[in-house]
Amino acid sequence: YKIGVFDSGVGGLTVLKEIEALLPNSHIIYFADNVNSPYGDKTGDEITKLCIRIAYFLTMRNVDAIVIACNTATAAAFETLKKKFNVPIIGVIEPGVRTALKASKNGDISVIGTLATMNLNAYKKTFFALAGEKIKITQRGCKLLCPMIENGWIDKYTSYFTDEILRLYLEGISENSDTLILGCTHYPLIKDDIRKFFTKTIIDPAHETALELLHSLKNTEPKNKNIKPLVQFIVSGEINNFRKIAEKFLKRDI
Ligand code: DGN
Repeated sequence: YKIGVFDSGVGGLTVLKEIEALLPNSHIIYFADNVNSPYGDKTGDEITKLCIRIAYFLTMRNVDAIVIACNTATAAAFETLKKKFNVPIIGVIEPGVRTALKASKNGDISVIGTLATMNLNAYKKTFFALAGEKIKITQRGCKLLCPMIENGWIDKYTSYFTDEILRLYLEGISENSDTLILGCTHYPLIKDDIRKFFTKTIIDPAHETALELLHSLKNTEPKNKNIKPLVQFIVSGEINNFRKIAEKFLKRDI
C-alpha cells in the first residue's frame, strides 16, 4: 500500500514508527508541515485549511489511505477530510480513547495535549460517544510542550528544563486518574520525562492507530501496482532540525 501520514512536525514520527512495524512493505509519504507549526495555537478553521491542502497533496500522489498523525489536526479536520476525500482517513483520537477505556480500571482518565485539541473538546466528545457519561475526564492544554519538542528539547541536556515545565503541567492532574493519554503525538518523544510526574498507566495512541489503519486497508484494493518499501519525508519548512530529531528517534538515516 501507499500511505500518506502527516503532522505539524516530528510528532507524527511516533505513529510512523508503528505503521512501519505493522506494514513494512508499504510506501509511506510522511509530510511534516513544520513551517506552520505549532498547530496547537491556531483556530479550528485555520488548521482545517492546512489539513485540506496536505490531503490534496497526498491524494495527488495516489495514496491508499491518509493517517492524521496529529491530535490537533484530528480534532479540527477529521470529519472534513473524511467527507472531502475518497480514501480511508485515520485519526489518532478515537484509537487513544479506545485504548484508555480498556486500560482504566476506575474510569477516571486525564488527557494532555495542545490548547486547540482541548478547546475543540475532541477527547471529551469521543469519550462521551464511546462510553457515555460514566467516565471522568480531566483535560489539560500544554502550550509549551509541542514547540519544545519540535525544537529538539528531548535529550539529557534539556531534561532539567523540560522537567520543570512538566511539573507545572502535570501537578494537580487529577490525583485519582489511573490513566493519562498523551493526546499530542509529540509527547511520546519525552515519555520518560512524563513518567516522572505520572506514575500510573500512560497511553500513547500510536500503536492502536496503526492497527486501525491495518484494519481499514483490509477492505481496500491497492491503487498502485508494484509498490516497493520506501519511506519518503517531505517538510514544508526547516529541514536540518527535522532530520536530526527524526534520525535520532527512528535510529537510522533518513
Ligand atoms: N503533534 C501534534 C498533535 O498531536 O496535536 C502537535 C500539534 C502542534 O503543532 N502543536
